Amino acid sequence: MGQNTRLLLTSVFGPYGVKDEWGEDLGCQMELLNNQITRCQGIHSPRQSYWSFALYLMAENVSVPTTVLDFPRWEDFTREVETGGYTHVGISFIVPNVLKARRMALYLREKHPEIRILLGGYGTIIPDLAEIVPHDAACTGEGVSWLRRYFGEDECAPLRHPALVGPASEYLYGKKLKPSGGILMPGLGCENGCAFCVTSHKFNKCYVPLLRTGRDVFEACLHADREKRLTGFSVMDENFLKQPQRARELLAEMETHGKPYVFDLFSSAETIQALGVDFLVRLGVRMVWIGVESRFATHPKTRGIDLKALIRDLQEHGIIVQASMILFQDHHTPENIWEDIDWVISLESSLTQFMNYTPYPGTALYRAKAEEGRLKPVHYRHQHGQGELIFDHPAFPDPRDHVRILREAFRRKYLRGGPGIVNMAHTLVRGLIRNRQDYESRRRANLCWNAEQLQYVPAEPGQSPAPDRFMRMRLLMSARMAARLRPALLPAWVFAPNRAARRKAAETMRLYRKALGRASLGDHLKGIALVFTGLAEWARLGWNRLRGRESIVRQPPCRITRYRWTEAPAAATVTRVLEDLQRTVQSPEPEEQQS
Ligand code: B12
Ligand code: SF4
Repeated sequence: MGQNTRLLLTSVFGPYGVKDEWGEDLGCQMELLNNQITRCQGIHSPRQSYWSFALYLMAENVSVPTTVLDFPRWEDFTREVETGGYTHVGISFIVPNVLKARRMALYLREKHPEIRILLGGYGTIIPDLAEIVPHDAACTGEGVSWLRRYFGEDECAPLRHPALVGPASEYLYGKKLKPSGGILMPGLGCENGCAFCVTSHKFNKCYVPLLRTGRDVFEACLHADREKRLTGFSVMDENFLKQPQRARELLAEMETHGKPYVFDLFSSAETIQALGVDFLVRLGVRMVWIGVESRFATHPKTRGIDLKALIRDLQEHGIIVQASMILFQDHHTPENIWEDIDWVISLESSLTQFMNYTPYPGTALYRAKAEEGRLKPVHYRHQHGQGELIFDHPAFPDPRDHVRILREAFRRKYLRGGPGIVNMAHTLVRGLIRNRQDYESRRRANLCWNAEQLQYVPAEPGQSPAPDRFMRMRLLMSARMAARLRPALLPAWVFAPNRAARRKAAETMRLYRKALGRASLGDHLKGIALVFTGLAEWARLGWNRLRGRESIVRQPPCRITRYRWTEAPAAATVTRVLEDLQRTVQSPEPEEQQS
């Protein structure tokens, strides 16, 4: 590539979760919890949006001067294009954001026909993409090697994993918090190939590792720890434990270096079952996302597994389970769909996601539905899994039911299981108590960890095992993690939706006293402050509901990060020159927008 090559990597423009010419409202917020998990939980729903991780990974791993433009408003995007002197613009987008990508590409073609447009992300599975979004090249797979190839660089050069804070913004009971929590991207795709799964089919039912060994993962953690003091990580890997050797090595590295990092991850039931709960606790899994999908065990990954027992076991050991279920599968009828929803609720996972069955292009499900002639002409912009079904379901012909049943499922989970925030705190503190007891009983029984067998085994006859220092550090870390949620219990109790939820909040407070002693003055004050901010949030929410809206939509801040720039762009939003390779500019306040 020429000397003047400059790459802009951008997410699609905001606002997000607001219905307009280019985007959708509900189901398309730039949030996980409020959008898909603690939806319908009102002020109890923690609010978090997340940076567009892939952009930073790619920017870190190419050699050309690159800018990452994350969450631009339209003006941010056009200003950056006008002032940055770019030769290439890469747009990352998912299927429902295709019209946003289109608007950006049309602008580039009109104003800067010389700029090469590169597309990437899940939106590239759209079969007729070229007709909708003009572009010069599209990456349908892994982006780092693709970009390196595109720019004539060494595809096999070692991967540098960025030190990334995951959330772009965070609110709890209306109070703005400082985002913490790191991000790891160990790999893409999943070998299991469940028929509906777009993340598996996009990578041809293969796993594409980015961090190949446990040592690579550990070093990515260490780097983030040193750079940004991050010790807890959300792991962007569809089935992290499906590579058990890597997970074992990661644990061994943490033990050797005395670093009890903590992980939130996705994994399928059969892989969790095979590794066992003791291993997960030792590894530091704080939250695991399991696709339970349906009581009728329609997918091989859950067949023959007692999911209720598995989830109970995990949660008793302090691992928060986020169980996800798919609504409107082929076997669902208006009667049994509620049995299925009730079954998922009866699993008593701390968190539950409901999502509508969606045959995305490229999946086996899509092919099957196409062959049966059952795909409906629903525009891609509506294909976000929380709206109208995109295939004909004979038992649910009315699109209003697709939205209504999904919403009622969330509401039922909330009213029966209580707020997710209390469930999470309850699981963490109950597990802390249990894990401490287990630690003590193992010590008394002379048991030690066997990394081969992944279980605690008796020490050699006549020998007493060395103290399990790593587990002691892990328990201290777990106590710290649990303590963070303690102040939220007071507003959870005050604003509880019913008696059962209030009892659960009170019971959780009691467990905290048992595990961590009486709450400090600081925690009391924080709890009281959250009651006041919660009250303001409650009023805001009420006002929105009066105006017919389900929730408050918050916008993440726009952020510009430059890599390998040797000069400041002409009149860009940036005002200071880079000290080293990278600089971050962030707008001071995330805007709040109601929809
Ligand atoms: C984090 C995440 C989010 C975050 C978004 C953060 C953000 N800033 O965009 C939150 C929680 C807010 C979110 C929300 C939603 N999400 Co989401 N999300 C994910 C998740 C779990 C991880 C994405 C990730 O970072 N992966 C790790 C990176 C490294 O991988 P990657 O993004 O695929 O990027 C690689 C390649 O694709 C490629 N690439 C990507 N972009 C580009 C660009 C260029 C130029 C190039 C060359 C290459 C390239 O290179 C990268 C490195 O190899 C994925 C599932 C998954 N495992 O990917 C779902 C996923 C992307 N989300 C999805 C959906 C549907 C949604 C929602 C609509 C909610 C919903 N109903 O589920 C909303 C939409 C929000 C919005 N307004 O856009 C779908 C997309 C389906 C589709 N076919 O488009 C996915 C695949 C989940 C699923 N299985 O259905 N999501
Ligand atoms: S186990 Fe999960 S990630 Fe893997 S194919 Fe099935 S649904 Fe997709």
